[in-house]
Amino acid sequence: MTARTWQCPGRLEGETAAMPASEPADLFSLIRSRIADPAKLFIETNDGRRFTYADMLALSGRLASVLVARGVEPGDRVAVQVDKSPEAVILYLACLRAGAVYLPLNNAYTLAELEYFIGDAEPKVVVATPKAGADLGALAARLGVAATETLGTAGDGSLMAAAAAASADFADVARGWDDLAAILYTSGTTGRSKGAMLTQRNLASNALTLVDYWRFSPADVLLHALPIFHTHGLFVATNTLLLAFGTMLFLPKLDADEMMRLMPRCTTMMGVPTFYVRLLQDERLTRATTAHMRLFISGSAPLLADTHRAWQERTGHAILERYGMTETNMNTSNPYDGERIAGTVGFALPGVDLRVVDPESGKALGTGEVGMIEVRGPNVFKGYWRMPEKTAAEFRPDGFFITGDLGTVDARGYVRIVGRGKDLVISGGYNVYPKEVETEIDAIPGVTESAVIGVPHPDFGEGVTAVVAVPKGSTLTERDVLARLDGRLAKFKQPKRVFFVDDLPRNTMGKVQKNVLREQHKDLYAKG
Ligand code: MLC
Ligand code: AMP
Repeated sequence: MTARTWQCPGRLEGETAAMPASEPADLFSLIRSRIADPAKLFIETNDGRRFTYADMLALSGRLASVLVARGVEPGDRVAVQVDKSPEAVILYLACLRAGAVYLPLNNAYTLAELEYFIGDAEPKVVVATPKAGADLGALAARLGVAATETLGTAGDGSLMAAAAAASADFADVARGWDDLAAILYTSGTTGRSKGAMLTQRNLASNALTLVDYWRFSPADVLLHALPIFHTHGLFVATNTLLLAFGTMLFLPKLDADEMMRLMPRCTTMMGVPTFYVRLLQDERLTRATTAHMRLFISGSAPLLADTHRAWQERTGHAILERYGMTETNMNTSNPYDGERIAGTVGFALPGVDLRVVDPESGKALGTGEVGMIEVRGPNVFKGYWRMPEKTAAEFRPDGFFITGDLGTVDARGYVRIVGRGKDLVISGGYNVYPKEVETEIDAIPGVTESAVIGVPHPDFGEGVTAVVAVPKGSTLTERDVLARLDGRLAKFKQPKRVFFVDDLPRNTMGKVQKNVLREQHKDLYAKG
């Protein structure tokens, strides 16, 4: 057997191992290598649909055959905007097998938003819900996409019909660790969304690290109620469970009732903070009903220390909070065995270099000093799709990625995120870039200018709020503004409240003082 030097994605940076050529060299080969018993349950939905690992292999083979028949070649993008289902996850795996680049899209995105993503990514195939198939298909055709297929949540849609007639026997397309596995769009503080290019190594290395760090094993059953078009529900949850050879119980969305019903069958759960806030409102959440759970993980947005404490009091479990980004996968995590400290995001993960620097000079800061968090490691993305200047602007010459998050590291190595250097609102775990919302509001006739801010919200963490400057005597109403945004912006980006003012507050440099607006509206969504 020929041996070659191979940078194992799960090893610490710089460490190499001589591996035989037959060892996994891409994410799907790695996933396949973990399947010890194909009869094992991979995913079960809350309405009782079951997919074993053998089912996953057969269906992903069929779907990969269909993609290739539609002209998909290695490196081609496959854009997918569908509702959550096991078939949708299996379609992601089919893309890996076909060597395609998976491009998941939030199902709240409007056609206006999708036009940009499809135009920018130039996918070979678009997959839509049966409901949206006609409209999205027309848009895709206009943008030169070769084929649009549909996929429903009950095994329906044109893609499944084609898969039924296709061969399950698919010869996986070999990929290298530096080849792209996925592109996930993330909005920017200025201008258009950027496609974060994630390689096979980025995804594999992070999932392997998380399996070890969080002690996932084949005995694990994950309660999965997150969406599967973002890093958290797709990569953190799905890739980790696949590499642990575990099982997932799928719910279409956060539903406290259903989650309490299914929890006795599970060992772990991942959620954004809103999950924990909502479950705490359910009286059935007790030490007894969570006794068999071994781990609750939170991320994507700050978990309030109060929520952490309330959860521990009610269940006896200390939520494990971790910190990540679309561009970097997971960077830090509270420990499995050690102290999980509320208000911190734990330690830099093995293989991840993390530093806090002065945002202006880039000079490294000392223990306890607040600065910009920068990270480097096999988890960090390759760059923004077709945006070399934006990519260059967000990396330091020594390879560190500038996260835009402000934080500190204490003497024990715990990282604490204390703010954001980027103008960003995180609502229920979804990022909303004020600039994008302001641009839409400013285009409304009769609006002078606007400022979009996030203020504390008991359910979503932060509530998107607009302050709109209009000329004296204007008759523009909140309802008018919201009506104009409908169909242009996904619902979660739309302000929960709109206020009108004569002028926005500005500092001496003429910059809008969002801190003043945030202070004025800080109790807007307070409980009670
Ligand atoms: C839904 N709505 C939201 C919203 N989600 N509004 C603001 N923020 C949100 N996050 C709106 C809907 O449009 C609707 O409006 C109303 O709220 C209720 O809709 P719903 O469908 O019933 O909402 P619900 O199912 O309760 O969803 C809330 C949620 C969901 C928080 C459970 O948004 C969610 O699952 N968020 C997870 C996001 C996520 O996975 N983020 C990870 C990104 S990856 P109306 O007006 O019609 O009533 C990442 C990296 C990392 O960040 O570190 O992980
Ligand atoms: P996204 O671009 O959707 O991947 O969002 C990434 C951003 O979410 C990060 O840059 C952080 O600002 C934020 N984030 C993720 N996890 C946490 C966390 N545990 N605490 C605070 N912020 C977080």
